[in-house]
Amino acid sequence: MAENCQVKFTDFKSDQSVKWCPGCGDHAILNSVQKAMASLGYKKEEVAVISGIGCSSRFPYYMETFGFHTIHGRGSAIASGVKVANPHLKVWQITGDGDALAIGGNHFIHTIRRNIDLNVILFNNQIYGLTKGQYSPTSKRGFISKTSPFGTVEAPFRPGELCIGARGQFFARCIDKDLKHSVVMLEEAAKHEGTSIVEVLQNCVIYNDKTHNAITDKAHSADRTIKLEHGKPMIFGAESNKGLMLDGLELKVVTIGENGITEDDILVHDAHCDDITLHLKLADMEYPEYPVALGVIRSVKAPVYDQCVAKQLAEVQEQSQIKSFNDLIHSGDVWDVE
Ligand SMILES: Cc1ncc(C[n+]2csc(CCOP(=O)(O)OP(=O)(O)O)c2C)c(N)n1
Ligand code: SF4
Ligand SMILES: [Mg+2]
Repeated sequence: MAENCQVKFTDFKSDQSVKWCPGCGDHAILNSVQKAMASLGYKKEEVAVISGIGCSSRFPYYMETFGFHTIHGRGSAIASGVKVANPHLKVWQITGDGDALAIGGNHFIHTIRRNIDLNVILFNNQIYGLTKGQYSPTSKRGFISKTSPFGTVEAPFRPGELCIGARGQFFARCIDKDLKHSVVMLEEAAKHEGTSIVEVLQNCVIYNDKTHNAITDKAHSADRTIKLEHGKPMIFGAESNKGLMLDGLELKVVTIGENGITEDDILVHDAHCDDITLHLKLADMEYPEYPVALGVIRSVKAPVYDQCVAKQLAEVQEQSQIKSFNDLIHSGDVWDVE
């Protein structure tokens, strides 16, 4: 991660005072994004940061780039328009679990299906933060909140499953406070052509504090998460002695050195595999049965919507008799307006 010497991460800091609560995970994500953009050598004038509504969606104010704080659940629509109208812009969409998966759910899945070249950061704090603590589509079953005083009775979305189910070609997951890993994930997302979804497990210190703690807590995270890397064996654990194998159609956690299992028996991660079967299983792993998968779970090349539109436009223009506006309107033309 060599930071481009011409660009500093502070170049991406705006003059606005940051209004998130002290201790909110959003601060760390802001730092990671600014660091990733500097490391990628971005020029601030070639970046547009587009959001919906939510605490997370205040993000564009804090970025010294182009930006648009739009309306709830509609960040995808605006970001898609921006990218298609100006494919040279690097378009980053900021969204929360409510913004993306509740009111914006339809837009979210169709953006992914179209594979528009957007980098989407999904801040998953499993709560509506801005509106003071209502349960969201990712809140755990049984979660008690102002809108579920006796606990929710519904199954939460798993964003990775939803993304891959919507024919998503890039999905990665990271933890807000792990800046080093988050920066790498954001860089990977930026390099991927097409819609890239990065789910960040984010802590809302006010309305859902410690919701991810079982896996993000330093004392346990090595045993309860696995950092997947393309081409590397799926090994994890504080002693690096646990791994994942296939048992029939299911993933199984095994201990290397027990029951004759060696490192050679452990699955090797192939993020570029077109088949979604294993990616879905990895994205769906939940603690305590499994370690939660971090890293790039899926990264597959596929036709990119905005590139296809640009190509189609050029082809249609090439074949058309009408080459410019002047071919449509000639001096002396008389137009009937009824
Ligand atoms: C059309 C519309 N409906 C509802 C709202 C109220 N509202 C604003 S933000 C929000 C949820 C935000 O939750 P999330 O996207 O998870 O963001 P967070 O605040 O947690 O970062 C809601 C319901 C709104 N602003 N507009
Ligand atoms: S309410 Fe939660 S998500 Fe919103 S700024 Fe405060 S800590 Fe962050
Ligand atoms: Mg939220």
